[in-house]
Amino acid sequence: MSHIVPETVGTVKHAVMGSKGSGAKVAQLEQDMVEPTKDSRITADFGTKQATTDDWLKVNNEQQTGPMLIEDPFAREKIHRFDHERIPERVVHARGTGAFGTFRLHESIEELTNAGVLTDTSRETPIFIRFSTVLGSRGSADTVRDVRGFAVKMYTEEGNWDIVGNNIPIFFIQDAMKFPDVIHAAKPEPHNEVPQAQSAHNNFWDFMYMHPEATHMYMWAMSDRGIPRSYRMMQGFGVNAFTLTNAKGERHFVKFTFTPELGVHSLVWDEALKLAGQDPDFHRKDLMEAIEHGAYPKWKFGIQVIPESREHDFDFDILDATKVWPEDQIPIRYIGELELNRNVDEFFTQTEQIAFCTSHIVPGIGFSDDPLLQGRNFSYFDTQISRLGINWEEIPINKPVCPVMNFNRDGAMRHRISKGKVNYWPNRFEAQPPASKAEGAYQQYPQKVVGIKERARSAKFREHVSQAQLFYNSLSEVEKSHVLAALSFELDHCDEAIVYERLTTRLADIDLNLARSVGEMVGGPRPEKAGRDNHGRKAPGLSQMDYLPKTPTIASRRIAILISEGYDSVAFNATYAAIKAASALPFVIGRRRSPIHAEGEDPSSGKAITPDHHFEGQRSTMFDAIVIPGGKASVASLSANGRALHYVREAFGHLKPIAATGEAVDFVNKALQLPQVTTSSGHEAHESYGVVTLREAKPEHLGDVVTVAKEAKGFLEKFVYAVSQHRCWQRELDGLNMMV
Ligand code: HDD
Repeated sequence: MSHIVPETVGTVKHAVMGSKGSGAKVAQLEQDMVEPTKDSRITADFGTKQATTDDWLKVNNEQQTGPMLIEDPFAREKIHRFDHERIPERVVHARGTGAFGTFRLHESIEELTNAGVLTDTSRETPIFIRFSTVLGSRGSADTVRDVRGFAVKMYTEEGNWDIVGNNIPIFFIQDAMKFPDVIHAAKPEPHNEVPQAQSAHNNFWDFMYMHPEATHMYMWAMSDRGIPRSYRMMQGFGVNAFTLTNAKGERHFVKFTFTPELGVHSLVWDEALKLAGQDPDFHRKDLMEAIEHGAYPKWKFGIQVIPESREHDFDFDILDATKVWPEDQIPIRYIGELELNRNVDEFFTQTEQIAFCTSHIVPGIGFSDDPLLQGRNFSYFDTQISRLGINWEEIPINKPVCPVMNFNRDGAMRHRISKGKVNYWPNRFEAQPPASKAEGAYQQYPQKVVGIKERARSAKFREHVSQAQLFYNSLSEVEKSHVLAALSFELDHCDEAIVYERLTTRLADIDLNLARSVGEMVGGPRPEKAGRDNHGRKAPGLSQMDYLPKTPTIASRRIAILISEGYDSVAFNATYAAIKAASALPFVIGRRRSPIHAEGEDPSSGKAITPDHHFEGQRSTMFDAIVIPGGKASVASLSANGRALHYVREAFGHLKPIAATGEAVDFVNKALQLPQVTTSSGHEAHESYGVVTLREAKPEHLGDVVTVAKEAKGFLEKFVYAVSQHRCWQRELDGLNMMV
């Protein structure tokens, strides 16, 4: 019988961790960490070292076929532990990923609040953000059409403050009591548990029709916001109205917003669909990859503030979570910045076990009477009990960094050991009294409340169309066409006529043309007249186009460089260096992941490049742009390869910038069949469509990517600029995006 001694197995050892962004929280987490090393040895949970992890104790006979013994504590423990590894996944937002980081306050708002985290600009507050989809199970794909969760935990010196937000500033429903209904309707249907992580089905759209309050939200969900390019390129919104109270006891209503430094960008639908199969972990990997490469994602932290005295000054109710606070009426004031700078050490104990509660607030921050928020405050604590157990706040990732002292006791899996003879207050030892105001106790705002106890909604809560029109009016033409395409896709998946017919009719309340076009696409009615006149108003901040970074950047963008045997090394090296210099990530893609030589390179020189991936392994969908350097043999080989041709056509169809030099220009021309343009310097180009070409790939022609401006002349500058614009929308407007 063989006995295998494992080489790297574990006794307790404190892991060494990077200090960046770690702060007090990571220092605290380190105390609970173990790391397997060559010197550590496998033990049972009760500490005894084990001789094997492979062979169950058995009665051995001559043929070595005897029965196994239930006596074996090591085998039983191993199987028991495995049998109980799963905990319930989150009832919504089950699929997600997260990272650690830092919140820095640039500007104190002490005139609004006495919260330390919003007044002390010298602090670096440790944070954890978990991003998620809403509908899918834990193992579902990242790029499905859905709302994205954006949950921020700030480990402040005064306690944990959670902002449990989304990437869309509003919600489907107004009253928390409807939450189980909207989620039941959106999740897989009960009779067959289909579809997974999709809103494209009868029940979802039936609910949307039956609840006019959801109208504004489904317009957002059907827009490009529903298919973000990256968690790093989406906004976050606290959605609900909270309150801020200052030292004088004055109160303001507030909404919290996070705006990404990289701009707000989306995938295109065909790409999102393909990625769901080609790389279901696309968003998860994207976040980890960026942090690993030091391209730390950042968001500006903003507040919208309304004094109590102005609560009723608007044509919408400011406590209605299905309404935005339009930025032209209530501007965003940016006061700080969030940065993610550290990946998790272990997914389960950190990303899976982190638990958020809207009710987690710190002194200076309070709730409003928003009926959605009030219900959420009950729900989150409750759900953690079934997911993690009553002592879930003692789990390392959830522990505040400040002292936690109270007389809550016992319960399953209690960790903390509370010493002393008493477990109640007041007590004869005067042990552990409540805090005074001066000691930082949470001060309840003395809100006057008068009213009739009844179930009711105000008139403003019953108006559901005005802001849906505002949103739709504010979109660019391209974004509007995406809403039409998304609705057409979704309603096409509804096979009960009553569902798509009624919904199509409802769209006429927002925009008659939209309703008629959707009706035509899905076989629904084509309404003759608008259900409501469109007020024609627009507001800033609703279109994603409003968020292109003022200084163009391609930092952390994934760029594929396609080569084959005999590629042009001058063009390759210049492009590769330029991509790196602009903090983007170049990936070499070849026909095979085996060494490739440049044109004229001696195969015995040992200089060959081994591609990062081959065409089949990483498709064009996984990159933001592609580059094809020239080289006679290389281009001939690419031209003869169907996958390479498809790569170029697909990237073009997904509106991605394409750069080609030398012989590759003809290859791209052939693949795309675009009209030729001759520039003053004699080089052919298709720059109007984000295709940047250069016949002569001599170093002096390649330009120097130091600054990137719209008028940039150099080949590389033009390419970098095209990538910084995310996608070439003009192709779509001109109907050239069909070659996917
Ligand atoms: Fe919720 C999770 C965001 C309304 C009940 N919600 C959850 C998460 C996010 C949101 C980001 C995932 C947190 C994580 O990563 O662990 N939810 C929202 C937003 C809402 C909203 C922005 C509207 C403003 N939610 C909402 C209502 C209820 C819930 C009205 C119940 C009445 N949400 C839950 C929950 C979850 C949850 C069932 C599941 C897992 C969890 O809480 O921790 O309690």
